[in-house]
Amino acid sequence: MAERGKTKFQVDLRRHLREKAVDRNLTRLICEIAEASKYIINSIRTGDLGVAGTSNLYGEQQLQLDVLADRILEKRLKYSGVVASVVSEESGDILRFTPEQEGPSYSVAYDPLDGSSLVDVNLAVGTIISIYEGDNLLQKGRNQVAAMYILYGPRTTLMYSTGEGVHEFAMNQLMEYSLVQENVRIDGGSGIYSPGGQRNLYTAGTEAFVRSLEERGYKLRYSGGFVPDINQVLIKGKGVFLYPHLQNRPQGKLRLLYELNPMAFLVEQAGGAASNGRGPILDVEPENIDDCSPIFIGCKEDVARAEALIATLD
Ligand code: FBP
Repeated sequence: MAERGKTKFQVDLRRHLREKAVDRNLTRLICEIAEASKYIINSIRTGDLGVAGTSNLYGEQQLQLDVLADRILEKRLKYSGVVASVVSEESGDILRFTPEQEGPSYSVAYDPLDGSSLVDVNLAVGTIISIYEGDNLLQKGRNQVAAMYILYGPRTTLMYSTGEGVHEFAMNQLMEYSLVQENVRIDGGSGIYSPGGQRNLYTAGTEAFVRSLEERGYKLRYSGGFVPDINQVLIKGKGVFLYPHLQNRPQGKLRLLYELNPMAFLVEQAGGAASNGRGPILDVEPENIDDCSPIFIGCKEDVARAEALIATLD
C-alpha cells in the first residue's frame, strides 16, 4: 500500500486499475473520463467565461464552460464503446448509445463542471461521475459499481473507487494521473465543517447540529464548491459537509444522481457516512433524474449526531 506522497515508483491510473483486477471495459471507461478531464482543464484555463444563452434542467443559466465540458464528456463516453446510456446535469435527457465492445456495458450520470460559477473568481471546481453496470440510471446509489471525481484546483486531483477503497491520483508534469495514496480513510477526530445553505433557513435539528460542531471547536471551511469541500474531508480524514433541507427548500439544493450518490459512494468507501438526515443517501430510490436531497456527509460520528438531532428536533 502506498502512503501519501511516499510512492516510490509512479503508478499510473491504467496500471492501478489493472493491478486491482478491475473489469477491462470499466477500466477503459474510467481512463476515457480521465482523458476527457485534460480537455476540460484546458477549457477552464483558457475558455470563455460568458453565458451560453441556454439553461439546464433546473432552469439555471448555463455558462459556455458548462456546455463545453458537457460536450467533451458526452463525446468521449459515446465513443468509448462501453457505454449504454448517459445523463448529465446539464443535458437533462438520458442518451442511449450502442456499446461496441464485448463484455459488460455501463451507464454514467455526471456533473461535467460542478461549481462552474466559481471559475470567474478562480476558485476550485470539479467533474463528478457515477457509474452503474447495465443501462438503468434510475436506481439507488448503493448499486453503483464505481464513482470518481476530478478536482481542478492549483493541482489536479483524481479520486476513484470501484468498491474496493478510494484511491487518490495527481496529474503530473506529463499530464498523466499518477498514484498519490491508496485507501484514503476518514478516521474522524475533531474537525472541520462546511455548512451550505442560508443559516437563518435551517430547521431546529440542523441548527442544533451546527451549534454542536461550533461548541466542539470545529473550524469553518466552506469553499462553495462541492468537489473541493469533499476532497478536503477525504484528504484531511475528518470533518463534515452539509447542504441541509431548508425551511423554504425541503429537498436542499444538491442533486442525487450527479452529485450526492457518487460522493456518498466514495465517502462510504473511505469509512465515512452520507445521510439525507434520516438515513443513508445510497439507499434512496430516485424517482426522477433531477431529484435533489439534503446531505450530511463525512465523518461517521458527525453524520450520526446530525441524524439524532434531526430525529429529535425536526
Ligand atoms: P452548481 O451545480 O449550480 O454549480 O451548484 C453546485 C454547487 O456549486 C456545489 O458545488 C456547492 O456545494 C453548492 O452548489 C454551493 O451552493 P451555495 O452557493 O448555495 O453555497
